[in-house]
Amino acid sequence: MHLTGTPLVNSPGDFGPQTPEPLQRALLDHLALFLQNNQWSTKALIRHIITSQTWQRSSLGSHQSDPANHYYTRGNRQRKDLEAWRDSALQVSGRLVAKTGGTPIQIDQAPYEGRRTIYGKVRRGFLPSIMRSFDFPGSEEALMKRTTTTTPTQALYLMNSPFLHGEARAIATQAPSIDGIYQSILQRSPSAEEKKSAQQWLARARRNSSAGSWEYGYLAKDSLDFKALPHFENGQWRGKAPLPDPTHGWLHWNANGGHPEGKRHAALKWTAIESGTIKINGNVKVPGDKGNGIIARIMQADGRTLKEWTVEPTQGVPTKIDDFKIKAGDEIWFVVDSRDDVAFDGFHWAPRISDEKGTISDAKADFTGPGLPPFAQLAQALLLSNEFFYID
Ligand SMILES: [Ca+2]
Repeated sequence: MHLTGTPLVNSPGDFGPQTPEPLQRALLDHLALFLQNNQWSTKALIRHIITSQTWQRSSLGSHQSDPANHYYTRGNRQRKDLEAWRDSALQVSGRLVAKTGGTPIQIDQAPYEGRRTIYGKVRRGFLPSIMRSFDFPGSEEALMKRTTTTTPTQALYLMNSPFLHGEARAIATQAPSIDGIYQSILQRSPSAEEKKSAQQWLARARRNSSAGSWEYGYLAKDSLDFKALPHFENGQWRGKAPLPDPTHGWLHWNANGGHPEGKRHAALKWTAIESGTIKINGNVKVPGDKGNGIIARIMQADGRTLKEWTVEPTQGVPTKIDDFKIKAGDEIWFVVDSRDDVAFDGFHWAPRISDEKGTISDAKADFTGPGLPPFAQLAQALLLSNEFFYID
């Protein structure tokens, strides 16, 4: 069942007398005898099956004589399960660790160890999100056959997955060419057409300024033109040189907040992926006890101010907006104005955005450096392709 995608007996949890007789009883008997005669070695049985002509058939075979494929006249197209897919990604990036045994690992947390997925830690009732998204069963009860769902969450999860970004970067670093990336991931050269479209795409591709829904930048005073900060270093988006940068001054953003500049307001931009009704929460605080404090604003890209707070030194204010309707692609700006005096204007502000189902984005938890460079984006696209995800 795991090898071909369909079982020889349609009720793998019940081999009792009520079960309909298997269509291919002779095959089942042959495999059972093979297992007995080979010291009950499942490894030998698996080798026997996957070296057979039946198993090696393409899924593109004829559908006419055996529409439901009861007799395995063609391969069943099947998606790799989470374990096989994650292990394959580690194998092609060269990060797979062959070691067997040992303590379990957190597969959804940095540093994303390269051990096989079978060593992923499962706490009863607390499946890691990647396992939940990809149909990994809960550990409370036995399951005979997994379901395979295909949901938009899976694609979104993988597009933003730091694990997959790491694999894509590793592949692009080892083989920084279109041919090299195709060879590493799909074990083949690109067709002339694929190569041409990859070249055209790479010519347009730019490194994304950041990896998620947040962008870190500024608005020049009295302007509505959001500009991203150009440089990321030591957990900080800022100008090129160490603070104060000759052009951008003290202007920066980090995971907790940042600093405005006299002629430029610090601006954190959030872009909605889906339409809906959101709530904004958070707290803005000026920890210093000198200077004249700041003004914090939540704005829309058309310049409308939704709310505004003046924050004096040492003060903290909740920045809360309830039941605000947005459309996919809408931007919300979190803007900090120095009140014309930048001294001691370091601030803490890491807003959270949620809907009725829970947190959508959290500026502190989601804080990231630059997005993937173009070759790594190409590697990521191939790691997400059906050709990599499915066995044909
Ligand atoms: Ca100030």
